[in-house]
Amino acid sequence: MSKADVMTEESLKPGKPADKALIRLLTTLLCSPRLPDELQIDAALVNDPDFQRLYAYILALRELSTALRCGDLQQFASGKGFILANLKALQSNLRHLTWQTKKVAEGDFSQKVDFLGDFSDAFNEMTSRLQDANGQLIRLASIDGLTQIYNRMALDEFLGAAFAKAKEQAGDLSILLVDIDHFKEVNDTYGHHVGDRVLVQISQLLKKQVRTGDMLARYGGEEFIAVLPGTGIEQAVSIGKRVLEAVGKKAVISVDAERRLSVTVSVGVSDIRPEDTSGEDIIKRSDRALYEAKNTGRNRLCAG
Ligand code: GH3
Ligand code: MG
Ligand code: MG
Repeated sequence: MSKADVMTEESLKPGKPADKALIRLLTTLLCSPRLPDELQIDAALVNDPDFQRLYAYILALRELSTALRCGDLQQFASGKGFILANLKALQSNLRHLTWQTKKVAEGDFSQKVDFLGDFSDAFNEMTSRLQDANGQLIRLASIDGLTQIYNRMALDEFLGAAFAKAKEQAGDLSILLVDIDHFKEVNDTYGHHVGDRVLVQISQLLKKQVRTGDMLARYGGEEFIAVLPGTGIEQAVSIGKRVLEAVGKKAVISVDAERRLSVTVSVGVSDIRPEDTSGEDIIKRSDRALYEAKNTGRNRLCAG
């Protein structure tokens, strides 16, 4: 059975033979890039409801395929039928792809495409690379370059969330402020590069004292903060004492073959109070307690 037979069998009334003129007309409708202003259609066909349906169907195909080719995804096409349904499915998939691309532009790199063969692979590789690169950027933006612990920006974010949660659940929240004693002297005596090594070592020691769920950050030059969610003042004081002990035992740095240097830290501790309006209030009290620890001899902990 030829293609022409199929066309006439489905489109025309049974028993009505397709003639050359009809085949030419259908070929023009389906294949010509532009339709003549006035189509020559046999008068009997013009009034034939089956022909009218076929004619409208082919025009809908022409319009939808032209719109797709031009990137217009809003073209409405009524009717069903195999080819039209395929084009409509493609149109709907491309609309979804547009939505997905907007999501990617907004930073949602979890988007995946599965209907466009090689394009899907390329798109999915792009989003997964963006996801990796974004993860790395977030890490870089929140980690202190020297000590590899969290920086001030990450601290603000973490403390904001921890404070809100503690307020909401009437839970505990404590803060340790840790400052290296006479650090300026270390720099002045041994040089900045040794000072940097001290900062790295102290942050590693502190890291071992905080628990999963706590957060350790470099607050400023030689100051560190540990945010301890769900921790009351007594427990925070005992963690602070452990910090003093660990630093006292282990903060020894070899300057060179002959010289060794040991450092101490002072610690200020405070916990959340009902009148606090932000984590900054706890930091301020910890800072006052730290000031007291400095003024009363250093290498000690004070609570405020
Ligand atoms: P105190 O016991 O009262 O805390 O005295 P301190 O000397 O530790 O405190 P001070 O604030 O006088 O000095 C802090 C020094 O820390 C001064 C600054 O140059 C140094 N510092 C800040 N950031 C860095 C850094 O990244 N590397 C090094 N090596 N030094 C730093
Ligand atoms: Mg300081
Ligand atoms: Mg200091």
